[in-house]
Amino acid sequence: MSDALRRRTEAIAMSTLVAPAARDRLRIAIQKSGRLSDPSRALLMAAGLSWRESRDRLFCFGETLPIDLLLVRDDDIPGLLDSGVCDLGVVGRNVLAEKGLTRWRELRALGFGGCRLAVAIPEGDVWRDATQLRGMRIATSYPAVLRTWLRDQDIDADIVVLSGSVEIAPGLGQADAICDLVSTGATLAANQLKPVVTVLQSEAVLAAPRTACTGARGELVTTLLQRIDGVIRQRESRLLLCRAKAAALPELLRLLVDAESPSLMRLDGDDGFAVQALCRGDLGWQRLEELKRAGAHGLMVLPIERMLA
Ligand code: PRT
Ligand code: ZN
Repeated sequence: MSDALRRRTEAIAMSTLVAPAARDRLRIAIQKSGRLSDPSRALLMAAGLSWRESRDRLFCFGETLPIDLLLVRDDDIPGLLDSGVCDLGVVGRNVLAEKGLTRWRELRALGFGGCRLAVAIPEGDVWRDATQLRGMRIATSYPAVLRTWLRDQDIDADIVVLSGSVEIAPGLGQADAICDLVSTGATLAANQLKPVVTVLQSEAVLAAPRTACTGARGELVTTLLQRIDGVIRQRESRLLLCRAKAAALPELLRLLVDAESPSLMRLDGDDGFAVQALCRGDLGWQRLEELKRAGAHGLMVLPIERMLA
């Protein structure tokens, strides 16, 4: 944690006039500005939280629930959990992994910020398997994760630690390969590199210290997790409505494998059924056409506003 951040977080901790353990408000660290900041806020807002933001945009005071936000650099989040300044953090699994994954609990994978930490080599090089990394110089900002992975693969290689712009290291002759985060792969391609093996799959996670919160904060964590689960399910779910003759139902139900126990309601006056199914998977045009071919008609896909299990 930087000195400036330490001073500011200590000021925040002091301003509540209570020791971290005695706080009854929950505090969540999220990224202040970067890839995870908007989706983190959007998730918490969808979970019904709202805030008043401090002038320095470092602290957000929770209004609908006693849950406050601390807006920081993502690399500082593990330390804020360790020190007890924050109870929860939204951070990439890659950041936790680099600082020692087992020190925190991953309460939920949040479904955004998806990427992978991958080894990449020059486009022109032939890739057989990981053993060819033996003796190579591999540039990375993730030395701890890479070291563990290399050890597990029984590979001895030189790790060149860089804090940024890792992808230019082979071009500059600093390294033979790199190990960096990849999402679309465009950055690697622009530097004539190709990903060859994944070291870690990552996404944003809700992390907590090993010791769980108790009392009022423990209850807030339970409430928040329940709401986050609802938001995640709601985001990936759609309600499918349609009608079908009785004879078409077996095939339709077979096609609706991702639906949670579809409801069938007999329609008055014919042998038709109304079908209602909460689906997790894709419900695009192709799938609707497939269902129509199987005998469904009057197909409708509706978004879900809110879910609570
Ligand atoms: O200022 P602060 O320290 O908070 O932010 P930061 O610059 O360290 O992090 P930021 O905002 O770039 O990323 C935050 C988190 O987003 C990361 O820790 C990952 O968990 C996640 N994430 C998801 C990514 C990417 N995708 C990603 N593509 N983080 C970085 N990248 C970089 C990657 O390092 C490479 O340079 O984007 C480039 C590759 O992208 P593609 O699409 O060209 O493959
Ligand atoms: Zn960072």
